[in-house]
Amino acid sequence: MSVMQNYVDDVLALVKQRDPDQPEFYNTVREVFTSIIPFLEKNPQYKAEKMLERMIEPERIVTFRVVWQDDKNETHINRGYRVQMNSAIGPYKGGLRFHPSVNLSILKFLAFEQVFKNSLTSLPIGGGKGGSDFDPKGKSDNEVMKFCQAFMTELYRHIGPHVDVPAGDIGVGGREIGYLFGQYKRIRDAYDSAVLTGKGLTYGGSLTRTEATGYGLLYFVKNMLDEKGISLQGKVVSVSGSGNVATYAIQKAQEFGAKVVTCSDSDGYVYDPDGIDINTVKDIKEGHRGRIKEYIQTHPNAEYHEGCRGVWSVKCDIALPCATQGELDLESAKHLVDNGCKVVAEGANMPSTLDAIDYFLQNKILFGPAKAANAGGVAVSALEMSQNSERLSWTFEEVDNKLKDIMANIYRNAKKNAIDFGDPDNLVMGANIAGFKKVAEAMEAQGLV
Ligand code: NDP
Ligand code: 2IT
Repeated sequence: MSVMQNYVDDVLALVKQRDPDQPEFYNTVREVFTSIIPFLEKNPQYKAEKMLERMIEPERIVTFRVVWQDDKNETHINRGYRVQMNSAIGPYKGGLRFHPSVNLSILKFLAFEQVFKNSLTSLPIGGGKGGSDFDPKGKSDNEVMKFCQAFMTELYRHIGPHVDVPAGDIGVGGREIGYLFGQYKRIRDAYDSAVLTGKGLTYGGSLTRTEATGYGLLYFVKNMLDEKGISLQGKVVSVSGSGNVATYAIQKAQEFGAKVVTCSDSDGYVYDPDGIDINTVKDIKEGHRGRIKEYIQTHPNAEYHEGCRGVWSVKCDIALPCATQGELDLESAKHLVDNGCKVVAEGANMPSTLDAIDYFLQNKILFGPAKAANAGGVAVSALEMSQNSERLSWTFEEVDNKLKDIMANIYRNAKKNAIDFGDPDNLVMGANIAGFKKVAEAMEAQGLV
């Protein structure tokens, strides 16, 4: 076994020993560090400098109590978090997730991914993630507002335009960002626009931010396909999820001439042989926060199936997991490959399990890993920060064109590193090396940090 393989194994053992109850965090560290071994072999100084040991330790974690009252005046206590993972290349940047499953393992995995994703965007943003085990499902607007105000009443002291800039993620969209921003402004008594991104257009938000992750995913897929001389026109695409990322991935895939036949939520999935009607999905999800099974009420040719994993048994050319981590396991990967799927690109963060990723790579599936393929959202968040700094707003086309350039650049950078390190179609390795390089160089230059 090589010296660097040993080094990575030692660091992984350290992660397990320190935090044995953090499987999601362990898995993402394993994915990133095992894939960059060829790079470490050419850069042995990083072992001497203990760069990997530094990177697995968040610069700071805050956890706090969030107390709020529902519409019946019953008191609830939730747990709030912010993981400030790495500020080597800019202020901490990353979303807030409100979902009952939120815990430190999930937030550390998301923050760790975010560090390298943000590095790939080429924009000056460090990595962080936060959120709460609060469940927004079934809550009134007033209850969500009360919760957001209580959450920000503690979070405000840990964030700021030059310190840490949160945004949305699962369960946090435009409505929540609005309430969070209102409370921050009230407490600080200052209009720090760039303290949050994903804001509404009337108070400092950027055009294209809502669409950015889904659109960016399709721009990334287009770059992957262009290089192989394949067109999206007429391709059958399977999408999971029906939230922010899924909605705009479906929309852009359709604009590129593909036929999207599925979408889902945590209860089940819809298969529409005629192609998903995106306006219906928007009416259900953005319109009244309903469940995706309502889709078949207006589309008699479509089928609804309970259970979200079944979505990967549908025959498709391209699969785009856009719901959540771990939603695509080895069994699902085998279904996809058996059914002739040739391309998988991740809109969600770590949707494919490690054995599913290995299976895709072994079977020569064109695989776009999350930190590259879904970086469009955070990239436009960074563009929102730029617009806030210059107190100007750019047009939709201007931001969309920058997003296209950024996604093309991420693809080229990942591809170049995959080629340079001897495995040309392995964008997992390419993206991880490209992302790691910049963070490691910045940390090295800053001394013992
Ligand atoms: P939303 O809250 O808008 O939508 C989440 C979607 O995923 C919903 O359809 C939801 O269904 C489904 N989902 C959530 N949890 C589960 C689960 N445990 N099992 C099955 N389905 C589930 O979130 P986003 O669209 O913003 O986020 C989706 C993914 O994309 C996440 O992994 C997020 O980290 C990632 N991402 C988001 C970015 C952004 O800019 N928003 C940027 C980059 C990545 P239900 O309604 O039933 O919960
Ligand atoms: O996972 C992600 O990249 C996001 N949720 C977006 C983060 C951001 O700061 O826009």
